Amino acid sequence: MWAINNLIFPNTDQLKVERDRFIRFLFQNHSMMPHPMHLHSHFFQLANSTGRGPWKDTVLIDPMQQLTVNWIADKPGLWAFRCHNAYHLATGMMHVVHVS
Ligand SMILES: [Cu+2]
Repeated sequence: MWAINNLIFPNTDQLKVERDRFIRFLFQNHSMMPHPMHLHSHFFQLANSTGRGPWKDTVLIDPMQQLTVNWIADKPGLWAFRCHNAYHLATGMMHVVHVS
């Protein structure tokens, strides 16, 4: 089983955010597997020392790596936020982001 914030989908709560809010996700990969984390329908900017990090909808988080992304919740709806490794998704590595 694979978890985000120690929760395994579908036994998760929706991550509720208001439309047009600035959102920051801090990723901490505590496993020995890389995880390509993907947010549907939005792009996030990698936080780096330049302030001009690349915009992506998927970011690879290597084992024991930590990184931060910033994004604007500008599309209302229910969006999958998940690991792009299908076999991780199939065993629970997903949350639903609810942009109201
Ligand atoms: Cu994964």
